[in-house]
Amino acid sequence: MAEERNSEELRELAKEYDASQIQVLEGLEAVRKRPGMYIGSTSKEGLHHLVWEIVDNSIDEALAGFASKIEVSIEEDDSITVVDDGRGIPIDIQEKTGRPAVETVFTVLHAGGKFGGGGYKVSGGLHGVGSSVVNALSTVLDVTVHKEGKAYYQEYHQGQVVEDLKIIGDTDRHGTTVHFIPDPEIFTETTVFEFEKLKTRIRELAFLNRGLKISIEDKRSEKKQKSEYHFEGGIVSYVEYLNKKKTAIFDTPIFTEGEMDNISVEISMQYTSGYETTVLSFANNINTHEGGTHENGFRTTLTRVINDYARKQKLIKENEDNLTGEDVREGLTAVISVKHPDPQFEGQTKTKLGNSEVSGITGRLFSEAFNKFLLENPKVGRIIVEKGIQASKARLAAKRAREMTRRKNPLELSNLPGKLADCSSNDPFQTELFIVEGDSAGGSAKSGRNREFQAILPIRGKILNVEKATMEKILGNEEIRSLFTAMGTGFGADFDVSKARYHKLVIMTDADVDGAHIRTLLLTLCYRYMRPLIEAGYVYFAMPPIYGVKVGNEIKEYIQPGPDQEKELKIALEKHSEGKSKPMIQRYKGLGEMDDHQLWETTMDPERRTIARVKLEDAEDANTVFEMLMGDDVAPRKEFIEENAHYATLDL
Ligand code: TTJ
Repeated sequence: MAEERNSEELRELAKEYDASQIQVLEGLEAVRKRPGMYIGSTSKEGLHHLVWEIVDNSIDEALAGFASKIEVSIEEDDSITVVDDGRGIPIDIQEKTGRPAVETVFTVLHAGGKFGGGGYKVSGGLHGVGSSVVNALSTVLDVTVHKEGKAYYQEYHQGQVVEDLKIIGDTDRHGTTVHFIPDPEIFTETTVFEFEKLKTRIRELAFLNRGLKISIEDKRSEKKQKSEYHFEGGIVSYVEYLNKKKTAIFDTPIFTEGEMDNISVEISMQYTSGYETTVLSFANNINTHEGGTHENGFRTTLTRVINDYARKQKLIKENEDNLTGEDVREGLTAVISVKHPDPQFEGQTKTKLGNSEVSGITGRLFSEAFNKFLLENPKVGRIIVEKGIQASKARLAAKRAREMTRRKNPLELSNLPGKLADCSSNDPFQTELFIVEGDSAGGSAKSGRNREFQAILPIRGKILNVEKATMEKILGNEEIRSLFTAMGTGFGADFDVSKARYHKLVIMTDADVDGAHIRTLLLTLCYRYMRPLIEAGYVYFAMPPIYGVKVGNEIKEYIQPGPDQEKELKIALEKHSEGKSKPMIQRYKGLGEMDDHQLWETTMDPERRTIARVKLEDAEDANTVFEMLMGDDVAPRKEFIEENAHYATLDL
């Protein structure tokens, strides 16, 4: 990045920045009193947030064209070091404060160049509260600035200056190094960093900032490892990465970039042979999960360009309908990244870009690039249109399928699947649908349940892997149809979570590897085709016991599968060994081994059971997990299932 500027330009730009530009706004005391107000929480999330507050400053320096390399390390004592090769935070004395600028950066709330305007600043975006907040929340923070031949150093304790900035030696490099130890008085839950969590975001930052070299190293004993990222392709590499396990229908992802009114836009996209749509959008490196104007501009344009092209090529006839947005997005993987000098974040989670001028800019830029692509690649253009037509046919088929699935209504009960043992209540807030693997377990569940509010749908054997099946096959699959009909939610574009006939969909499978596999297949189905149910928190796993501790003929205690199952079993055995007869272990290999009464009391009775709600925390990670589980690669899949067969709470 830095090499893109010549030295004259560098001098020009350096002039614009001097200490007086850094604005002083507020005192630091408030931060330690109410840390949550500044970093969201003091939990694991808040802890990791500290790293991004610091790293964002180095990213800004890279975006300005002055830094090309950022190194993040988790030190042996769980402190963090961030090193960049930028210009170094200014060390000159500020007029207003009489203190070195660097000291102000770390000791005054909201200090930093970011409010002065000029250039994109990722810090100051979604959470950007500044490095002074990190300082306030650290037992120790030290900064070293390498600049103009000297190395400068200053240290702070809980945000307070320990001694004046001093020169600690000569140097021939330039850049900023910040090291901090999060304060355990603040981060009471944990002060242990998660390498994987940092790695995921750092990789994302590398994709989003083409050419940037960024690394993350874990120096803690036993965990020593390092990941370095550098993508010359930027978001093109990101699209390729997202499509790694998929089949692309053309070789190189489309890419376009442009700038207008200081707003820069980059788009990359590629179609795959599958059905899944992944459109990721970012504003100033922040994932805009809720979309916004950049995403809208892209979507609208995609739909328009494809329909115009299809009509021009006579692939859609005059009397036929246009393809919908959803049709043309089937199988699409796209990344949109905009950088805006003053991004407005809206929405519930402040992850929706609001700046209205961005949709037009994005649309114009994309329209030009995509039209050119279609002109130059008519064969691919035809495939894209045909894919959209295919999707539209499936959508209409889904609509027909939906017309066959009805809400519960005494007159239409005959439409419900024959295998469903429905409950008598039709209040979805009270009712539960258990999907049970196998007829015998289904039988026990049917007689053990409370028929007032619990319905049972037995599913036979391994269910269809929707990741590998065509839409026709999915819609034609008996088990899947039963599930959709029973839930009453409709299918595909017509899916309507508000029509759910049950607000609990409980997946009840054996606590063994096969059960885990079936559970995963059902989850994949939910994830791909009933996602709003997961989002609404309606999907659960039942947690049948793995052991029963029996004294005589009576089961005294049940042990649930989990990492501590053996320990818990031992404790239970000891607890029940006081009496005359010795406790016996009953191991449940399947639900079928429990009688109806046992199944009720261990797994179904709301008073006594444990059920785990399925969470959809990070769609992208879940994709990767499912792709690993469901892709062609059998070895990692088997390993994963075996490792996780005991965990009932798969955090999706
Ligand atoms: C500001 O204007 C003059 C030249 O340098 C600019 C600057 O501050 N650059 C900069 C800051 N590079 N890196 C940082 C930085 C790095 C870390 C790790 C932490 C912080 C708070 C800032």
